[in-house]
Amino acid sequence: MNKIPKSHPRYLSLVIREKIVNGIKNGIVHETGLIAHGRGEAFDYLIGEKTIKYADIAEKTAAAALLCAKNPVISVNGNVVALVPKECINLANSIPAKLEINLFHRTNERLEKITELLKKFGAEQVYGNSGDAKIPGLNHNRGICDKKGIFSSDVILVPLEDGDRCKALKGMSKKVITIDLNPLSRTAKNADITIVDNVIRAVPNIERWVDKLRQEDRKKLQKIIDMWNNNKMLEKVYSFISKRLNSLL
Ligand code: PTJ
Repeated sequence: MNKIPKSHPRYLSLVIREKIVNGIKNGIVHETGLIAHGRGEAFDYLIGEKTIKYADIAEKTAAAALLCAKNPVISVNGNVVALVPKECINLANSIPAKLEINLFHRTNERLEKITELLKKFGAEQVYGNSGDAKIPGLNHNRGICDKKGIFSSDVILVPLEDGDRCKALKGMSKKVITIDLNPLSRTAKNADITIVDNVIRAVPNIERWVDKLRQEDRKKLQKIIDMWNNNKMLEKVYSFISKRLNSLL
């Protein structure tokens, strides 16, 4: 691996790319994860590669929903574990929430490697390996989940999600929070709370909000959740991107 000089104007972006490439070499990330990452990068450019105010409000609302949940679960896939393993574990501990591996390209080998990596980073319990339940209406492997994890969750955080599972989870009456840089995706449109931000920034920021809101009473947290309007927020993100592009003309 070439050493990336800190002085490089795209240093952070290149370091993140290296994490995805290493994830492929270690069997954590699926090859198509490269394509998903590239799409994410393009949208990150459009929002200015920082947490925009609508994402920050979404992250605050997500924290409130996770704190109010009875059985919250954070679902992770290859890309997420390659980019923010420790951050996901910290967030899960802080809520507290269960951590479950859910893969689109599910193989026992990948499951084992991802479990091992999460344990190496300090996760005590990792769900997703027993695969003893199925999300109704999903024919692909993303439908396989754990009875004690995703299947029985009431609030679920699903970063880099696919639209079908998001819809199916909602069909099970779960509250779905997603992190997706693409505000046009089916997931972004179907989720209850869509965070248009990079997982690299979003996961630690949700944890920051969890710490901040932890002392608040239930009524105040519920008010934050009730004030949320996902469609309105998406409209604001579209408008933000369009104004940003127009300002370059
Ligand atoms: O590990 P697996 O087998 O479960 O596979 C995971 C991938 C990501 C390959 C799989 O779920 C997939 O193909 O996802 P999609 O349908 O390409 O959707 C990924 C979405 O995540 C896209 O809308 C991207 O814009 C977005 N995205 C990519 N990187 C990031 C991101 N969103 C936030 N932060 C990122 N770093």
